[in-house]
Amino acid sequence: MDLKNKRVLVVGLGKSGLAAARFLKERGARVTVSDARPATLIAELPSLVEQGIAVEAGSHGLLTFRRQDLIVVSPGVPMSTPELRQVRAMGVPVIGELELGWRFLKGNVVAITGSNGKTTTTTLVGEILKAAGSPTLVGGNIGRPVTEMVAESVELSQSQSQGKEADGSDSLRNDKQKGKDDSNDHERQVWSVLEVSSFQLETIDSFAPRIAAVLNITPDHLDRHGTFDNYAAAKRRITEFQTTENFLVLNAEDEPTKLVASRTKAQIYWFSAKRQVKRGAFVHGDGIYFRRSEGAQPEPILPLAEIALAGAHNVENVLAAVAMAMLAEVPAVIVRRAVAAFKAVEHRLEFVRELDGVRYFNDSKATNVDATVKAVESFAGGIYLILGGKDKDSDYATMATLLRERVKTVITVGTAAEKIARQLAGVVKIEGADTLERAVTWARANALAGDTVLLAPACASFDQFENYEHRGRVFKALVVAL
Ligand code: UMA
Repeated sequence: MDLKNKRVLVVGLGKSGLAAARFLKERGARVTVSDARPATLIAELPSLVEQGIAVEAGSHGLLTFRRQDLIVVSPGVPMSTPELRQVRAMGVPVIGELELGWRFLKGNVVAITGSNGKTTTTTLVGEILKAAGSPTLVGGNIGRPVTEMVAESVELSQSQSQGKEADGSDSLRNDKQKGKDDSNDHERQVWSVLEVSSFQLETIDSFAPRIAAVLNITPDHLDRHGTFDNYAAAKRRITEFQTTENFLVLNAEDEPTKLVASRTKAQIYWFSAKRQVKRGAFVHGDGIYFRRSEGAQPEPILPLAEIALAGAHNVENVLAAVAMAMLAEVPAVIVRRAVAAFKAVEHRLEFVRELDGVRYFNDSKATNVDATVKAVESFAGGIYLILGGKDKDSDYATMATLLRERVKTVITVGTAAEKIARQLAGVVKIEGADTLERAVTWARANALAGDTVLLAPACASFDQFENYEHRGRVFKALVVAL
């Protein structure tokens, strides 16, 4: 793709837009960016102008959009934006930042989507590939724009091929020898492991990962996609351009995910925590197995007891990661070691410490009721659950049955405290603490050996914190200080 002297508009100037604008400029494009925010709120504006990038701020202008050879959109910008709709109808090509980065990325790509578990699974696959000695980059929706990964993927690929030339391994060995020396070859492959969202998948038009996975599809982002069907259709696009050379890993226990199987040319591998699958990763007895082809003997990968991540949903994430790692030809013994060593991604059911037999978990990322339900389901009972923060019009009463069964006391914090107490009155014991500090102190004074103190607040954090990461860090510091 030649970008030299092309007029390219980048829409949205968050992380993705900034990375894309710089990427395009470095490749000789004539770049304009357009962001709906007023200029005074765009801190990077002076540095962009200094780099020769034109900036349109405050609103999107149709004229700016019409003048382009290519438009690159940020994930947060919907395709229903009127200016985009109009110029697309006129034939101006519109792609997303993921598509742009993908076209330049070197090496193999693994892409993971799903409504829940994306970040944990993406991080775990990255860790396994690193443990196998492969130069590995991790990015995408997880927080690193793909256009920002390109230069590193090119450098790593170049140094890998120089390494091959230097030791003559590629030219001297005949094909048969090469086949035998698989593990060595594996170490030399560069991998990019990408978490991809439904937003990013809406704007691809050639993105074809070597290995793709759909973990699950449950209602999310309906404000953007309109209907569940539209949302599921966006997720399905992960396989749209895959070929018969590629692999698609799907959850055999999730109906909307199973439907993706009928839409692919890729080789399908399944994962299931409930039953054996024809090809893929599954739980059998106390262990995880991988079956490479139909009718083949399953290969034992690791005992379930070695998984350090808490929660039944994490067994599914591990299964998906095992399938992807095995398809990337990582030796089973390395997969086992890397899975066992993988604790948790920060703020996602992250174990903080055990004190006098009480275990403390930080799930600050549980910013909605569904995520809190998953967190609570991860423990059999004896839970002191910290709930609250900024309410998002949620219905906390939907958790009543589960909380009655497993939670000893709900400790409320933040501005949603009163609503939570009202909706859960009579269901479970409620203690109003207002701040995290008081919540942790109260839990410490009341929890007994064998109990669990869980921050899984079902609310946004913005009433008392900068973001969920800040909230999680404050919680951990309080727990560590006990
Ligand atoms: N903007 C416009 N016009 C619009 C809409 C937005 O100009 O119509 C501007 C905003 O004023 C703002 C910018 O666009 O300046 C924001 O762009 P963005 O929302 O695409 O955000 P980025 O900072 O580029 O972050 C994006 C992803 N955000 C979203 O998908 C909403 C990040 O995922 C991702 O980490 C990052 O790219 C790097 O790839 C975040 C996310 O919440 C974590 N994702 C959703 C999720 O996981 O549920 C999908």
